[in-house]
Amino acid sequence: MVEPPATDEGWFVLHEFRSIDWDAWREAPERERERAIEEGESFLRHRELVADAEEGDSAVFSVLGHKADLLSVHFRPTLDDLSAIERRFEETALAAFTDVERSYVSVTEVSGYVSDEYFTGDKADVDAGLRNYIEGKLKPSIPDDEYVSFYPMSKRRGETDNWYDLPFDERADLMAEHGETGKEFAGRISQVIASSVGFDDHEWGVTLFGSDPTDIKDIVYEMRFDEVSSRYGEFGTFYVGRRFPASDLGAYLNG
Ligand code: 76R
Repeated sequence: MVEPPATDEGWFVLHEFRSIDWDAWREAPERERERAIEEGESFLRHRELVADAEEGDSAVFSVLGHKADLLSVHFRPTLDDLSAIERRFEETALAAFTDVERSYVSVTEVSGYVSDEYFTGDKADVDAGLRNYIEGKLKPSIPDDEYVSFYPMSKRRGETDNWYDLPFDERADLMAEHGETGKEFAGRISQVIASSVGFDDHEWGVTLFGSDPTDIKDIVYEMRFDEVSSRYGEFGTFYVGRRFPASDLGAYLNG
């Protein structure tokens, strides 16, 4: 029998893509716009504050291109927390000027490809460095980097190339090669890999953060040549955005 990898899960993740109804925005009376900015800003500021309370993290980005205008990313301990965030936003005066274009629900995941030791032994015996690394993957904080890229992906289940038919050791070797490519980008790109199996349309949501957008392009391109991506990777829609602080919301909307 083919063995699935052991996994550990951490925070749940919501990516929410919204577009702005620019015509309605321009036509709205000044005081309605002011109230929308005030409530929108306050919503974003309060969501970002949790980062200090170690209960998750949130950030907002402006999205380039036609697919959406705003992306908000939220990490929280439970799905209920994420659901409350969605409802809370709908109560703001800003919500009436926006439409949800796309959302993505997932949960951060570390799998047995990372470390046998972590999953097979007593977790208390695991090297502190490795434990910290894994904790960081499961409870990620959003870096201050300016650029974000998000895309969902799956592993192929084709007639000839089927990831889920491969024995564990072969998958682990392919993932190790993937990890080596990834390490070349240490310090330039940070990634959050979150499983969406059972939650959303693909198997993982990939979120990349970097201060140079070319690094984002380079890592995705280089990984295409790793067997695990060239043979087994299937990709959904790509989004790229720029982070902005809650206090810039007014400038963004009135820009
Ligand atoms: O965490 C580790 O260091 C162990 C190696 C590792 C695993 C197990 C690793 C390293 N990843 C793992 C799992 Mn990854 N990752 C992606 C993408 O566009 C593409 O082709 C792929 C999108 C990027 C850019 C990326 C970056 N990784 C996974 C999984 C789950 C697979 C499974 O369980 O079957 C997916 C879907 C995935 C996809 N990966 C790294 C990186 C980077 C930068 C690293 C090394 C950095 C680091 O050590 O933190």
